[in-house]
Amino acid sequence: MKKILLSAAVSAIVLAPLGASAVSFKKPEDAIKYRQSTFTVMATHFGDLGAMVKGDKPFDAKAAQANADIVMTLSTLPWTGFGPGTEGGKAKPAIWKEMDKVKAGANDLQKATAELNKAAGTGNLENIKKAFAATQQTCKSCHDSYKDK
Ligand code: ASC
Repeated sequence: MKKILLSAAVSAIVLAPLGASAVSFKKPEDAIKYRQSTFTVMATHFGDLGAMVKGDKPFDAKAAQANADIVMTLSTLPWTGFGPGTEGGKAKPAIWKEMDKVKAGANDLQKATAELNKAAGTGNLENIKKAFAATQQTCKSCHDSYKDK
């Protein structure tokens, strides 16, 4: 058990890009719950922004900014929940064999959400639309490789 916790802590440090804090989990299920929860909250706010982008909801620059802030912050979080021995949920086993690619994907997402946040700061829906599409592409590219349907 000690060994598992230690390696989880080490990989959490390796996997925590852009300053997100490394967290230790008592059980693999806790890590799975953590990553799923952070993805869920991120998708909720990304989806709310997406409704404005698609015209399903009136554009509100302040609400768009609030969503973009949350998405940017949340994009730093799930990765610490993919430590060794936490296979399961909707994650394909390939994740644990291709951690360098996963980490690169996490960094791409974080760059994209930082750009999205900047775009939200302009208060211009056209800017937000472009940055939203670029961000969505980074979500999709990892999901295509690593998420079970
Ligand atoms: C979303 C969302 C995702 C991504 C993905 C992109 O709005 O919740 O997980 O976009 O569907 O293909």
